[in-house]
Amino acid sequence: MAESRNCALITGITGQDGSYLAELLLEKGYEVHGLIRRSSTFSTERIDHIYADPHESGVRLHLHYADLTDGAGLSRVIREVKPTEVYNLGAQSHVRVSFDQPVYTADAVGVGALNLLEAIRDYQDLSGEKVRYYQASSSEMFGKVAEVPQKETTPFHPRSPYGVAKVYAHWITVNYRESYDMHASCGILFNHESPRRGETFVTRKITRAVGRIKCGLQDKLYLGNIDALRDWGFAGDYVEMMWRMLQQDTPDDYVVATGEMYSVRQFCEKAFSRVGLNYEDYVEVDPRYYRPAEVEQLLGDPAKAKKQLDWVPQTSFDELVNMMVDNDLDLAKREKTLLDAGHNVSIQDGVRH
Ligand code: NDP
Ligand code: GDR
Repeated sequence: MAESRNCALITGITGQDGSYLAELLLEKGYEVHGLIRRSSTFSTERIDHIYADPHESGVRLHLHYADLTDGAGLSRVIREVKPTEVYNLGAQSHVRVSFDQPVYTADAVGVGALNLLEAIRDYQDLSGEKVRYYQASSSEMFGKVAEVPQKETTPFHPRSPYGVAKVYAHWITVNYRESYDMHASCGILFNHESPRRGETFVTRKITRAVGRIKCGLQDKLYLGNIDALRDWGFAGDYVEMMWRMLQQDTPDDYVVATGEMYSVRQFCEKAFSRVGLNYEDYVEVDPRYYRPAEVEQLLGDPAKAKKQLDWVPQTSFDELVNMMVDNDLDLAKREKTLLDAGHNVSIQDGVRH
């Protein structure tokens, strides 16, 4: 283990990965601290099931208000929490949205990582303590792919403001490792999904629609480029890799992927057929979902992670699709029950499942 006291700070704890990682670290006996952002509505649905009243004894999950764009706030939290491990998962993580909000995306994703690294560096210098750092790098950095499959040494050619910001965050992490001898690692993770995936990412958009169409709550599903190819894994499997990277004596960068690639069309085919429907009867292409520059295909080579971190993905593509469809069918059934009973309630997310 990295340290005898295991205390993790997670940015992005309210997101898909942050919630799975918090569960994993609590199971491993860690004290877990998460950053949350102030907004007019609370966004802690994904972690409500593991959050306990801080007045109770033995509570090991703690939340702090902070934002990656606010370096002073990050420094304050790091000094307070004194983490042994920091997982930087916070991001404006939607690729299409990054074309609409490029400057904010660069701030939160790119400069945000730098703010956090600086806060850790200052804390290490002042306290003499060592902190291990995980950076959530992305397959989007490969963009217009230079080789197939992509591995740690494949050159980057990002195709969106998000991808460009992630390249900056990746290289500044490598730079801090080389310049200041920091224990900083980057996980270059390919797409990973789950029933907790945000509803505007394509897999969840599809499985939500499948459930709602099956229950008669929706007629059509409008998508963009359905010939895009992705290497999709299960988020619950991938957070284990983040943790394993920080348990290595030497920090390094790793591709995490399944090594299998499917199209959005194939995802639709499988998801609709799970409930006995033909996707061709419901899916329509709407160019509004096209991106100014598209990443046509991504396929990862996880050989290094398999060898050095002793890892194989546990969940197959079929299992992933079925898990998400089953969850969203259940959600749509509950939504229909409420609507039939006259409640004007829309269940926003199936994250408690
Ligand atoms: P989500 O979009 O589900 O979660 C993003 C999290 O970041 C949320 O908790 C969000 O908070 C938080 N956040 C957003 N902006 C800020 C900010 N300015 N300051 C602090 N926190 C912020 O993402 P995922 O869980 O899917 O992904 C986790 C990380 O991994 C991200 O960095 C993503 O870019 C990266 N990644 C994801 C992959 C995937 O396939 N899922 C693949 C490769 C990399 P709030 O709830 O308040 O919005
Ligand atoms: P991606 O995921 O851009 O790979 O980024 P997303 O699910 O948004 O898109 C995957 C592919 O599907 C195509 N697509 C659509 N996408 C969305 N969102 N909505 C649609 O209607 C639609 N129709 C077709 C896209 O064009 C794309 O080719 C995700 C995020 O989690 C990033 O944060 C992460 O870094 C990468 O995965 C790896």
